[in-house]
Amino acid sequence: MTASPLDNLSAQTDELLATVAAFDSLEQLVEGEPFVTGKRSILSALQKSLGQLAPEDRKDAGALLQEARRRVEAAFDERRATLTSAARAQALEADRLDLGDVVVAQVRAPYTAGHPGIVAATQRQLEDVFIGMGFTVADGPEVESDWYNFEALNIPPAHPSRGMWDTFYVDLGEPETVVLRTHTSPTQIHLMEAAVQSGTLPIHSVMPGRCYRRDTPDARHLAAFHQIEGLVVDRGITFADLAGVIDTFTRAYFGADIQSRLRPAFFPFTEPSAEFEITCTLCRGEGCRTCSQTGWIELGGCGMLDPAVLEAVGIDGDEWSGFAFGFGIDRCAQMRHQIADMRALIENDVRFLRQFS
Ligand code: FA5
Repeated sequence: MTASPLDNLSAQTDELLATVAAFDSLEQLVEGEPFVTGKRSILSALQKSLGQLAPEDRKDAGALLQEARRRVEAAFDERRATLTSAARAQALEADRLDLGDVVVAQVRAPYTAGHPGIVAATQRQLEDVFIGMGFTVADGPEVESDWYNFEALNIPPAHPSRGMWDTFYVDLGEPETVVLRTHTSPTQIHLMEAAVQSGTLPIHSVMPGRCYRRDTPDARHLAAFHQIEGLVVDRGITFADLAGVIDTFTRAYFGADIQSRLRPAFFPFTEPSAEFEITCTLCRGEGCRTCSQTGWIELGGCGMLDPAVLEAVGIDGDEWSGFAFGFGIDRCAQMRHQIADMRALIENDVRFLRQFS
């Protein structure tokens, strides 16, 4: 009987099965594949050697070899499935969060509670300063009718001075009749109306709140920002009272070394009107990018109440007079904390925000 290349097939198959069973990682499996079932395996070598057999013996030998290959490949696939699920379980175990550890870690770590944002904190400080000067604090709506935001403030429809406030309109009622308030001045009107109705004149109030303008954000502007409005209606009020309040406020809030000045300006609802500026706290008046090299920063507008406004709310201008002002709260925060660019206030970068806790 002539020797066949498949004489040792059974032993060789057992050896391959033992090799497969001994793979204990997916890496070993990948590296070993060519030698077990691939081109460099004994199975492939035997396949080639079948050509040496007599033609009548080839069919049976081929069937034997195929069965051997099927067994080795099945074992290989099974080993791969076992090793894959073991690797996945190991990865899951490594990623597992031990909640017990997390709770303990939280208890041990210093608890970092939130704190009021810079603008909210500034608003409270400004309110405190004005309360100390005898003012009360009032609130008003952020969505206003055209009448409160403009007309009652002596700004008729289509009047060129409306261009001072680039307005967001709310899609309600007739077109362009409901607005996101462009300033806190409409709250003056609500307050005066309420005082007339309830017979509670005089008024000494400040009204902080959010305002909106279609302004392109830059170093000194945001599209949603905050103002604090001031309103005094009393008997015998003069411009000297207004100048005194602004000077007292500046010293109390910014300190005695910061200069303030009033410059003639125009607002339809006050006459005379002024702009209120302070020395730029970033450059101390030298001139920088934030103050556009002027050394001064405008904080707000102010003036004596125009008789047309008193008339619109039914206050007798012969008996009562008054003044109003409106300062930017974000601008005050910017100057108080020497923030070069106001956009930092809305970027929510915790590294910036933590400095003001
Ligand atoms: C007014 O809004 C007037 N209502 C102020 C006023 C009230 C005048 C009462 C007379 C009597 P003005 O548009 O200048 O004025 O805005 C006042 C201040 O709000 C500015 O000086 C600035 O500090 C702040 N401000 C205005 N627009 C922005 C903006 N887009 N971003 C941040 N702050 C702003």
